[in-house]
Amino acid sequence: MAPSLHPLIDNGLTKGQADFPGGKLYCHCPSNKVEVTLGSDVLHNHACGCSKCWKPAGALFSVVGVIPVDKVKVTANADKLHIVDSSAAIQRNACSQCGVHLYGRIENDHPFKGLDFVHVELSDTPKGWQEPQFAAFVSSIIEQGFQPEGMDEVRAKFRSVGLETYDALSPPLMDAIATWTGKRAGKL
Ligand code: GSH
Repeated sequence: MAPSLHPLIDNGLTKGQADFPGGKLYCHCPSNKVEVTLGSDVLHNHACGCSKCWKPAGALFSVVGVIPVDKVKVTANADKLHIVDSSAAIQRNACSQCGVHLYGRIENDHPFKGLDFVHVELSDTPKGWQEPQFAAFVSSIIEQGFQPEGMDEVRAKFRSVGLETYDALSPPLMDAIATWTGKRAGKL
């Protein structure tokens, strides 16, 4: 059986809705759920194979998008949140009971500071959000135990739903990072 990339990808993508207004995200606890209210759609939604982004059970990839920090509010049970790894660039705020990551925030000097990282599948309105645009950090799944011989199949599966695969971020995002770095170094 083909490996599950992610439930939002395995059976084809559901296209998002233009001008989608956002919605609420919830952790997986049966009660006293952490609730995060997003005041807009996400940007650059994508699959991520890195070892740190939260993945649903059985999925090889995370689906994660970014959204301006001022559009993200924790609206219930904030006391259950903790930072998974405070040394990481992205401070992933997770529910300490169910482990779901509600939002990731960048506090240090970084090209993506001002954007939070969120998983739209946690929404109670699953349709309407921007669909994944590409697959990032694909080779990283090998570091987590995926057999390298299966990578052709993984990349082919992404392409079959129309997603390009990269082993870092997409070229426009890598260019944005390099532009920020070049400006900071006085080269641009
Ligand atoms: N191969 C590495 C892994 O799987 O851990 C890739 C790590 C990486 O560079 N991840 C990117 C990043 O920006 C995408 S999430 N990491 C910063 C962070 O995780 O805080």
